[in-house]
Amino acid sequence: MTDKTRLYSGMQPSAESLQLGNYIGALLNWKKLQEANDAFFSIVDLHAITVAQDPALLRSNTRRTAAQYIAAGIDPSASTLYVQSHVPAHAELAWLLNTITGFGEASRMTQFKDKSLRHGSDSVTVGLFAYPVLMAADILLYDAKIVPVGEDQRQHVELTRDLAARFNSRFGETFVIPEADIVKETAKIYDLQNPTSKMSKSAESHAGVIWVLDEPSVTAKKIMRAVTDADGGVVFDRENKPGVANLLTIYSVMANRSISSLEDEYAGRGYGDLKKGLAEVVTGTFGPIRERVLELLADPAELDRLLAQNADRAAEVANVTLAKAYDRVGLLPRPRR
Ligand code: AQP
Repeated sequence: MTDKTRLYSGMQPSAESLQLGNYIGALLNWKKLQEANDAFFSIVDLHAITVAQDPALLRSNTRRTAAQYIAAGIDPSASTLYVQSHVPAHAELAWLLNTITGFGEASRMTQFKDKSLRHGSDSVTVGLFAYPVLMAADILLYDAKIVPVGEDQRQHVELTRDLAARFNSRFGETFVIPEADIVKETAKIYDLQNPTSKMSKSAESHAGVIWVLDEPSVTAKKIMRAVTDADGGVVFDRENKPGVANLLTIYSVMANRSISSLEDEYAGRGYGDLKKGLAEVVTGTFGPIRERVLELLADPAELDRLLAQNADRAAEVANVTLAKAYDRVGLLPRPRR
């Protein structure tokens, strides 16, 4: 037992590489938070199968995502880093929570609406609809107090809070009510070709998506081609200059510098110089991560061993919460023989 605050977060293994938004909006924050908290970080493969996917790719992307967590600084001996489907309690608690979730409240989830539009109504499944309920189960199983996520996940954490409070009031105190921890400045990184849309693994075009595992030359090229504006001034103005504001945000976080110091440095020098400077910073960070990922992937048995060990640790906590929830709802305990 530890008296550190419990923290839970996860990412879908929905691509071969994570993108820059996942790195800045999630991983960087996780890395900072893991020291002071008792952190659980999951690779949420059960979420990734809520849209059409390829089984062999999913398997390989799950290992690749785990390797990226570790290479980016998540320490699997200090934090619990595991694959969601290795802990069956996630699916089991999700079922209980489905039974107290209103159809109307689930229908209001904007990510479901966005994804349904993107994937077309023929391929929208009940699984995709119930995605936020599974996410609530993920969080509540670990009595997590803090949930570090990007802005796009705020509504799902709100639903989790509502479900936890509803369950507690109906069946008695069971779940800790969690809070989203959203770093305002970096909550949303935008697509470099479409700087008013979120950068996303499943973007239709990859031209504006920076992949953590891209070759440095490809990353540099994408940054040099980022959409800006005709004005030419390196000034942070989210409304009128979204492209430049996005580049400045990324630069500021990755180089750990203030936006105003960047505005000063690049004043009167134009966007080409700004992009060149940013490309150096991004490739300088992602280059070593990429190398470490390749090393980790070269020894899949060791990676699997680590994941199994961490899943055991996660299951120990999750099974206690699940048993409590089953009991509160009134499910008859299976007799011991
Ligand atoms: N553009 C972004 N800016 C800031 N944070 C972001 N996150 C994702 N994109 C950005 C944060 O990354 C975490 C991982 O999320 P996920 O993989 O579970 O799914 P997502 O939010 O839907 O991310 P993607 O990349 O857009 O994946 P796909 O395309 O597969 O749906 C979350 O904390 C998220 O906020």
